[in-house]
Amino acid sequence: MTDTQLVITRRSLLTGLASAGGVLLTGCAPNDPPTYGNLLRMGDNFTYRAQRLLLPAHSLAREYTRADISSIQAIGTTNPSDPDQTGDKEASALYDQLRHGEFKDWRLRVEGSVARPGTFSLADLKRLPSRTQITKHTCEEGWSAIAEWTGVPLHRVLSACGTLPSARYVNFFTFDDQCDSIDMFDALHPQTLLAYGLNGRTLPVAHGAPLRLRVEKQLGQKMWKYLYRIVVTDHFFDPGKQGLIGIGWSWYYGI
Ligand SMILES: Nc1nc2c(c(=O)[nH]1)N[C@H]1C(S)=C(S)[C@@H](COP(=O)(O)O)O[C@H]1N2
Ligand SMILES: [Mo]
Repeated sequence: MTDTQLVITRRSLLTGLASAGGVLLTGCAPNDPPTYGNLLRMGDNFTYRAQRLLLPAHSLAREYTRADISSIQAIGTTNPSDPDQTGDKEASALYDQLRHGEFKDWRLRVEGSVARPGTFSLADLKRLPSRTQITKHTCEEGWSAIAEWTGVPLHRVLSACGTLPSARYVNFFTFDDQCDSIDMFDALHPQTLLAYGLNGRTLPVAHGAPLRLRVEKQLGQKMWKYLYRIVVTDHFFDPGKQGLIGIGWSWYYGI
């Protein structure tokens, strides 16, 4: 697979079996974080650069105690079995089937700029060293909640797959047909998790079962739920209709 072209069929995408056909990953200039070609959005890149400059080493997000845990609402997509929420009958039917099988047949596919692309079952991910953290989720819509998240640090999965030195971004694909990325700095952050547990229990459907992202140094929008595929790229990938940049959202939500 080249870093600028990645093609797979819709069906293989959803079942996690890579092959030829439908999504084209194109990149912008190799060393640039995304820009928006718009004066109003220049502040996003300023925040990004300032944070990367001021925080050269990984600083940890604050962690709380069990006594601080609050109730957490579920928002955005809360049921991918509902095609009205995913906008995709095939994806919803597949998610529903996987959910009824308690996600035993679900697989996370990891590919792109890695030496060993592969798929992981939930059991595979649970065999890797885990991390549990109690953190504050801050939604850009103005609410926050403290919860305990358990999962595998993303860096463990990336090193299991052998991330290539050229890799700069990690892209996430979800059952509700979204795609978004983080840079390698956030990907390797010790608190960046692929979470399968919430408050000591299996991650519920409304909160992203079977697997969701936690990027504790960014706002809630980056905490993608319902993951099925990760693609590591050397360049920034604008996912077009699957993404939020095109409708005016930021790419970087650093806090
Ligand atoms: N797949 C998917 N992930 C998503 C969303 C979504 O709509 N779909 N919403 C995002 C937003 S804006 C927030 S604040 C959090 C909400 O997570 P929660 O429902 O577990 O509280 O999920 C994020 N991840
Ligand atoms: Mo949000």
